[in-house]
Amino acid sequence: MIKRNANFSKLAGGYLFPEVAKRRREFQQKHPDAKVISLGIGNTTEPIPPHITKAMVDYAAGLGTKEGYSGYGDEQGLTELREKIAKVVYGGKVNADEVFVSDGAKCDIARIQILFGRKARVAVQNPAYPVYVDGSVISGAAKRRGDDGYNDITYLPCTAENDFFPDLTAIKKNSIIYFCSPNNPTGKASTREQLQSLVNYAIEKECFIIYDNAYFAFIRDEKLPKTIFEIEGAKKCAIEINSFSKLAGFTGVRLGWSVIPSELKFHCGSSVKQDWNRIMTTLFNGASNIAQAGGLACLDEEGIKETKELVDYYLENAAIMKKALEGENFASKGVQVYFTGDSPYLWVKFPGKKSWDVFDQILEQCNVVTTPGSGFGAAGESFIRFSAFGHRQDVEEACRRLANFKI
Ligand code: PL4
Repeated sequence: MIKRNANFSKLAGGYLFPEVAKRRREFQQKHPDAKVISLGIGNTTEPIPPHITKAMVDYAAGLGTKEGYSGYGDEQGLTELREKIAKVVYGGKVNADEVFVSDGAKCDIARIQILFGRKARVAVQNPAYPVYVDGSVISGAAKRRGDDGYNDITYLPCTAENDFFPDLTAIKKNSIIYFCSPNNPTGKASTREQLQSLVNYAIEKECFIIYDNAYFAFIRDEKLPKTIFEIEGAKKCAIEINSFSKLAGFTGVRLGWSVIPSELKFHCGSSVKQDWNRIMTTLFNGASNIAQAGGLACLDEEGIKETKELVDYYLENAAIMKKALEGENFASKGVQVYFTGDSPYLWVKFPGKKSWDVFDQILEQCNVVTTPGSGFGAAGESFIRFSAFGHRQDVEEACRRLANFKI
């Protein structure tokens, strides 16, 4: 018999989002008439804007013609799209050959682990998007100490007390640092000074930063950097992972990219980009050509206007939710809302409560699904993450119900 990959037994329970979905299903079975509203999983709800949709429709129609048909493309993505991402998103700070188009950020986060092998030392923000930890554990980084030489994961608490930016000195030399900004789940977008200190530390301690920038389009404060490559020295130590999912509602279309700078080198001096190219050409067969046509449209003048309006819609939802969550029934119980206006998530602390208990209470009383903060790590205990992805009328209805929530 084939032996089970022992790493699976090191995972702590099930993956967060299916558990949230399961509890919602169970609740709905018990209360079939309840009109449940989801402010839980960060899933886009609004239609893809017309100019971008048209580009994909036209491309798809072309596939049915002799002239418009295309089969496999380059595994690294369309040259035109790589060039456009380098120019429009990065203002020329990165080169087209450093951009690798993919089927989404989550898929790149999973593949990136292959670059470093199973004994890589890992550091993550706590709380964090669960894929960094679970993906690391599946690929061999142990969660428990003393596991026959595998390296442990260093958890970096990000709390209100430290402005949701970790104490970097806890990070060991030669670590792979997963860093997300604007952050899921805390919503915190790191400042230029904070990111400069992260880059300086990574260079000094010979670490690599895996910078998850999936929510860059939500940054509205012009002082905040929109990419790690605005930070001096970043090309020597950082990889950026990015996505069209939240930029343009491509959560179902599936399109993302990663930037692997040419300057980034392993200890032996060999090129990280060269190995990433090997991974992408060997284990990936290129993003959908229809999705890439949509990606190109997102980055032209009309597309940029449309995506900004789309993101603004969700940010307006977030502002409506903030007002409701700062209502008297919450404030009188010491509930604290963390939201700076640069992300689709509100990070809300219910002092003295367990996250899953509050999740269940909100579901029972308001029929609103949220995400329990503890699912993102121990430092998320007592928090609830509210997602601003939703139709306006659902968000407003959820807020009306939350106004009567009894803690
Ligand atoms: C639910 C920090 C959402 N089933 O769509 P992708 O793959 O380009 O991007 C995924 C992604 C990457 N990086 C960060 C993210 O927050 C996400 C999406 N996260 C959430 O609610 O936290 C969707 C989660 C999905 C999942 O497991 O990713």
